[in-house]
Amino acid sequence: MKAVLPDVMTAKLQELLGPSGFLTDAESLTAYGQDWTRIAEPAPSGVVLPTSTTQVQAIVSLARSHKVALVPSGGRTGLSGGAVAARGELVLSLARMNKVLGIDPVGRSLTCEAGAVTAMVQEAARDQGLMYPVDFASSGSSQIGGNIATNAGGIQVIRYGMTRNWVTGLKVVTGTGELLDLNKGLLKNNTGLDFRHLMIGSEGVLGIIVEATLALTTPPANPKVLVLGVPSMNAIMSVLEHCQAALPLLAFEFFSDLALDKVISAHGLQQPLQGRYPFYALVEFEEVNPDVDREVLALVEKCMASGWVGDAVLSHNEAQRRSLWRLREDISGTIARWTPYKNDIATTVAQVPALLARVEKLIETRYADLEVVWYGHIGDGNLHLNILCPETMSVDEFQQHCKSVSTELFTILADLGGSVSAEHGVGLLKKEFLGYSRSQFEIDLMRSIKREFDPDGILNPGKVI
Ligand code: 2HG
Ligand code: ZN
Repeated sequence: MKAVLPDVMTAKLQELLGPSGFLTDAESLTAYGQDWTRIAEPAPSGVVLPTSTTQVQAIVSLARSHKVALVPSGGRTGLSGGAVAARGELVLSLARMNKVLGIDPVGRSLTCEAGAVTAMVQEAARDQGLMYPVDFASSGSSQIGGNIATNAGGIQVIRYGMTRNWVTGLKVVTGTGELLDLNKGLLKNNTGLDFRHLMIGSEGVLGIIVEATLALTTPPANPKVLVLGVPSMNAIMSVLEHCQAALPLLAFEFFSDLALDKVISAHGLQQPLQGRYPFYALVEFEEVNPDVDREVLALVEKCMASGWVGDAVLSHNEAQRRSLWRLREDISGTIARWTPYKNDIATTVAQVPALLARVEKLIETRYADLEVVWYGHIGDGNLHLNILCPETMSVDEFQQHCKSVSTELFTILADLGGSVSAEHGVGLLKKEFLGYSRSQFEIDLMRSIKREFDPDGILNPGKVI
């Protein structure tokens, strides 16, 4: 692959896209060359911003004939380096293909271009009394194409599942420039292998998503948030079991006291409870009828009597619900200034206690002097383990140390059949650890599938596999 664009290709791109569709200034190269990981120096050779599928196909054909690597790029909010261009690649940003193309209120679906921002899609659905339920803190800048390419999860997976569950149609340009029109918005279509599901979560190595049709649903009735102070992570699992049985859950999240402390000091927020607890569970549920409030009360009393919960607060209006959510949603952005080493791990929910027992021991011995911030979607079996870089350590030295601990952590995960990347994808960051979650046979199979869709290896080379 070439790290510098050949002159003839530059001239053709200029002709195809005009000055606003082909950028090579230093500021754009830096901005479009990186995602939220900040793990590699951005160094793309250029940025192309097509406005149509035909232009995407033309760019792919040019890249193919000139052996130029392409990095498909969405909102660049990823946390695994999947959209990083650090080796002279050409960034293909979908930012100008951002329209909602139509909503079908009867079929309850929405069709949009890949660059449509998640929040805009959510709003378009809301305008029709419907909901696109995949949601996360970065919804204001992440794009639907990127969400699909990484099979993004988020805060309500326990109720609605991951992005995969909501994609009913996909248009994708492969590495040969072919346009695939996959599943066409159908709810029922058993006609052989479903390539749509290969594309979802493929992180740009098989094709460039240009358009999607998404299923929509009914918004929940009166969502409420309960924050509980909890003495241990194992107690959170007992609370989860009882919440699952008693409440129509929308979310079941957790965070540690250190995570809460960082958010509260950074944003000048109020402590949610009178006392401090090692962990907090944030439970969101739907108040489907007035009985739910009584059930919540009974549940909290039971949890307190059993010693699983020390104190609790319930939102009584939308403003309170939102401010309780901030305590959880603001964690990732708040701790970014400590260049954390991130682990986004998962096991089955049933295996979480076994995982915790082993990981807590590992942390005590291997991260004894470091700040460890725990949070995540514990109701999905998905934990975010962030280690903060101390001021006394260089980022490089810190990363090396954490990597060596990761191999021990991933051995535990492999033992439990867990995942080294629950929802953030593999990208560059988890590539060397893929073997802890996937067999060599599976990785080889992924490589041969890539060759079918991208025979010249121009799509996001060096990522995932
Ligand atoms: C979240 O759940 C995001 O807040 C980000 O997935 C997690 O920064 C992280 O580790
Ligand atoms: Zn998360």
